[in-house]
Amino acid sequence: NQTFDVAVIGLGAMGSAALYQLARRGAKVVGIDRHHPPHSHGSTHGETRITRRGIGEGEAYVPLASRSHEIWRQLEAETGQALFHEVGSIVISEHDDNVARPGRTGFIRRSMAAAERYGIPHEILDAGEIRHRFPNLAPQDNEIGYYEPGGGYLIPENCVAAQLTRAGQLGATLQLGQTVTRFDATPSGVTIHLADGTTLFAGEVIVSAGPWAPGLLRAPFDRILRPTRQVMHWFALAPDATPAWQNSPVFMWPHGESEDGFFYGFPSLDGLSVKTADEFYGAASDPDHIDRQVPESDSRRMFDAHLRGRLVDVTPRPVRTATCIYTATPDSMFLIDRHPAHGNMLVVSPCSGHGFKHSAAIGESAAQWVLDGGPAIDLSSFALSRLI
Ligand code: PYC
Repeated sequence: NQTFDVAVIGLGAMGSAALYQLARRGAKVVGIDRHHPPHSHGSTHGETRITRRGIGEGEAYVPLASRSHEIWRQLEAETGQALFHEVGSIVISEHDDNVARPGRTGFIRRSMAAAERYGIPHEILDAGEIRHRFPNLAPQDNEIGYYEPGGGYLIPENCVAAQLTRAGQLGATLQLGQTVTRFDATPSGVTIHLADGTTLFAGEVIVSAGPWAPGLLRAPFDRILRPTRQVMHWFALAPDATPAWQNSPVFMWPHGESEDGFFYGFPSLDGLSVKTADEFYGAASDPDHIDRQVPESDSRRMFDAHLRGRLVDVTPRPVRTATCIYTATPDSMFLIDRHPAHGNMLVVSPCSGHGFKHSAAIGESAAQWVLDGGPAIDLSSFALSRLI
């Protein structure tokens, strides 16, 4: 029968986590996705995502990242799959006490403050120590590192697949390759219309549709959420660079005075190339018509703007690119809240490009919210009211 306690629309990072957590709690759930997750059409692909707990984006995120680390380990035990690679994480930035300076230089100070406040193991390294311990990274003498040995990377496709598999084993229904065309919400539940003409009914709905959320939810979300195209680049390593790059921590590197002065990257997974990316907040993109072509000149620009002189033995030769989507809010903070017009819809999604590491706990929080009346972790910083 097509009646459920909860429906989850969109099964990327947040939706797959929510579906798994709901199924664990014994709810009758259905998960719907227009593609077949894990897929490469949204925001949850491209081999790796950084995770760390000293969260420079704000201390409200720390409990989410910390709880997520516990859930990833639990999922690994349940599925026998490696999801979380604890290779360490480092933020490298100018040594500067003025957190209010333009650009992202305050990020490292806020990361340190979050780590101090929550007792997260970390070390502050000067430039010489960074170069000695991580010979693939070449900071300037005026740069320092916030190093978190418990940070690392997640394999996003495997995390999504593991959670969907577990949700299915626990009784969740999956409706994949099914587009939600519209919904009719009443106080007693929500009728969800699918493109194949069928309907589902659910008492509660979690909308975790990422870049498709503005089109589905419309006002006020279509004014607030901006899906933006982002590119990840893999560059070839020089001969003999493999060991240093395979032993690298993940890294985030804010530099300069402008918001554009930022890039991040990962250890080499294949021993031949490294993945890095910067961030670009251009015009809103339609997720169904995003330009997936990346001219080689874009990779060269990325290399010249960020990598040259900072990453050792990485050549300017791009070997691969991938395009994904950030769904950004105006203040780049998350948006996790009830729909203002429909008390049985929870909007859980737009994570402005820094959400994956928190997604396992966001899924758990969403399940607690719809089943128990509220999340155990305080999510009030992510309320809609700040944006309307
Ligand atoms: O949240 O760690 C992160 C991140 C790095 C680059 C984009 N987001």
